[in-house]
Amino acid sequence: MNDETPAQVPGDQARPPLVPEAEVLAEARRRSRRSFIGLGLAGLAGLGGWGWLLSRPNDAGIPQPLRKVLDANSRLTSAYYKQTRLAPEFPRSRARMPRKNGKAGLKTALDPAAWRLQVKDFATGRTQEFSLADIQALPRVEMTTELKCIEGWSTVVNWTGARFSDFLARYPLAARTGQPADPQNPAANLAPYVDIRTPDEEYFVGLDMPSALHPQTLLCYEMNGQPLTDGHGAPLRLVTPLKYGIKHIKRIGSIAFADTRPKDYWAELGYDWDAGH
Ligand SMILES: Nc1nc2c(c(=O)[nH]1)N[C@H]1C(S)=C(S)[C@@H](COP(=O)(O)O)O[C@H]1N2
Ligand SMILES: [Mo]
Repeated sequence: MNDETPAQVPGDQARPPLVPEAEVLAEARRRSRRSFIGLGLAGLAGLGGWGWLLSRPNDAGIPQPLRKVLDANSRLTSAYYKQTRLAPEFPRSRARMPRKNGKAGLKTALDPAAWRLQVKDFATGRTQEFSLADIQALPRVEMTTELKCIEGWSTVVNWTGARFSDFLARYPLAARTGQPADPQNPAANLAPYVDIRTPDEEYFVGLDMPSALHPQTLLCYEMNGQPLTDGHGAPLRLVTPLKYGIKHIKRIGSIAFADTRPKDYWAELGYDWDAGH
């Protein structure tokens, strides 16, 4: 996902065709520019903002459509921005191993072969299991971005994984109706929040859906070209480079969707729930 790095990586031939990175990123950049020019309603409609807007919980009842639009619009502004801004990318050669930081949820031994990702379908409440191979069968995405810890250090890391948005496009588990997401309007009809936990539930992260659908939010299984090690969150972790490290949950065990903001390990300890930077 960097101009200086080929999108194709060794060993990639047998995998499904890559999503054309250049196209996705060019579109995201166009959107970012537009968001600076001004949040026109036409722009929102084009992005699927209306569907998102209309799917948001309605606090004050329905009577005044205009007021509803204005309120929702102001809430959407920040979500829209998050979805379209991109974290800077770096040449692959800049990547280093970050320190192993944070062991919550990683203290017991994990058998990677027995591991399954448990995802609770928002519409039915049923849990569906995924193996690592299922995640690796999704389009493989590589990016070199900065991991920033709230404690003040940061490291450029090369990550490989599947976009969370590709996961939800393939498995529409966040949809209220259970229907596949409309590609023209991906956020319509989706749960507004995602709740991700380690298998033992000691560590847990909440994300808003626009952040989860951001093109750089990955379900990550490789770090600097190697499978994740235990300390860095094997077999699967989250990477979302517009946010601090606290949101990059290691050793994902379960994912669920919610109408209200899920609890978050560091937010409970007083940090900002969004943890963007
Ligand atoms: N399960 C789990 N994930 C976690 C943490 C943790 O304590 N437990 N710490 C977070 C913090 S604060 C940071 S900075 C990053 C660090 O990732 P790294 O150990 O791969 O460098 O992991 C995040 N993910
Ligand atoms: Mo951190």
